[in-house]
Amino acid sequence: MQAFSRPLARIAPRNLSRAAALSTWSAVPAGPPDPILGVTEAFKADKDPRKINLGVGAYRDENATNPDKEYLPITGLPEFTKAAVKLAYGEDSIPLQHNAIAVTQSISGTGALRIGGAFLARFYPNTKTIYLPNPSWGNHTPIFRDSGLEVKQYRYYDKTTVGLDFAGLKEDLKNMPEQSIVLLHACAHNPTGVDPTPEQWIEISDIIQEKKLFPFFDMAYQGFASGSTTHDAFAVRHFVKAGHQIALAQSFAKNMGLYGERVGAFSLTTADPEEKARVESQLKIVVRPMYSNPPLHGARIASTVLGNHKLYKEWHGEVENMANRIISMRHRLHDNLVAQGTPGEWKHITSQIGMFSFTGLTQPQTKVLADKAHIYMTSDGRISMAGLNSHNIDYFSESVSKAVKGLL
Ligand code: KET
Repeated sequence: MQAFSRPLARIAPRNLSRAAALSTWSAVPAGPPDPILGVTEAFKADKDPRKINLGVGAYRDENATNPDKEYLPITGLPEFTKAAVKLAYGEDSIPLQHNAIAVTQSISGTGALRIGGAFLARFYPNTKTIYLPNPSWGNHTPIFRDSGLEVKQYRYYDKTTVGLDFAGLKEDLKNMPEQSIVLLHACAHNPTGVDPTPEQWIEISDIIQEKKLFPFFDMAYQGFASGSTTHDAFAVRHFVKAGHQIALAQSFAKNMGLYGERVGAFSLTTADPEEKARVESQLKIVVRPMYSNPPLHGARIASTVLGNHKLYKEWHGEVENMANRIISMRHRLHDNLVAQGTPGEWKHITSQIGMFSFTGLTQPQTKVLADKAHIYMTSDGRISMAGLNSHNIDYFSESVSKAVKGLL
């Protein structure tokens, strides 16, 4: 009795909440600091003016000048990760306010998914199966398979309605083994351009809660779907408000045009700051042997834009313009195809959301478009709407119309 009552007595003053006891990550042990980069962390935390860092192998001149391009910490630029988390979760997010979001910068969205996959493979305490929507982004399966997870699918897209197979999706969620991991596209589903409505997201959240599934969001297009970063974060923010612990992969490739700079973030909501620290210590141990630490330049650009009121407003206006230009191309394409008497139903072109349209073109049609009309798209008939503009939309529409009519 004595042995049990002592630790319990210690728990109360530390205010270990019910949430912490139930947290997915309660058993993640604190990892040791990195033998080299951990020295820099300790050096940075030291406030003594006499301090000298002889840890990391980074050249200094006679005046010990601190070069502008030195290594970032393993988890990246702190101003950037803070701003990224705020953009995704919203300023008023409870785990954000409680300093309970573990986060690391990543090599764009792909790297975020890969860190997440590796972390889950190592620490997720339940089944290591992740369910992807069918279809999903082509790289999801290899990313999670190479991370050490088993990959399965759930129904998502209905070919006959060219829309969401909501009944199939719900049934598949309900039939998953409890505590499975579920990958969700936060907005602008790739490749279909079909998203659940807010009401449907709420139902999905309820089922995921009932089945104790673990939601992993891929948010590669925040702002691209509706033109509003807040609107596009609805699903992520609703899940967090509803009490889910989530994983989140963010990319700044598309919404900031930073594709080649590889700017992204991976985060996990945790129970409290103590758990967050343990989880982050293990994220470092996942990252360090993969690429040591992330690139600096793009993260600086993103954090400068996100951290400055004027630049933020200007950027958000540009995101809105990009989304609206894509939407206007959807209308032009739809109207052209209908005006040219193209056989079939083309309403999905305008009802789909985000960067992509799943046109419904068949593989032979996509091949003939490439061979005869020099128009290239993935063989599943997905087109990036952003590749269309007022100069090429008429040529594209005519060519598609001819391909469907068998006249190319
Ligand atoms: N998730 C989704 C859903 C996605 O479409 C992409 C990229 C990514 C993550 C990763 O993006 P990153 O650049 O790593 O931040 N998709 C486009 C590019 C690609 O395939 O690499 C695409 O589907 O065309």
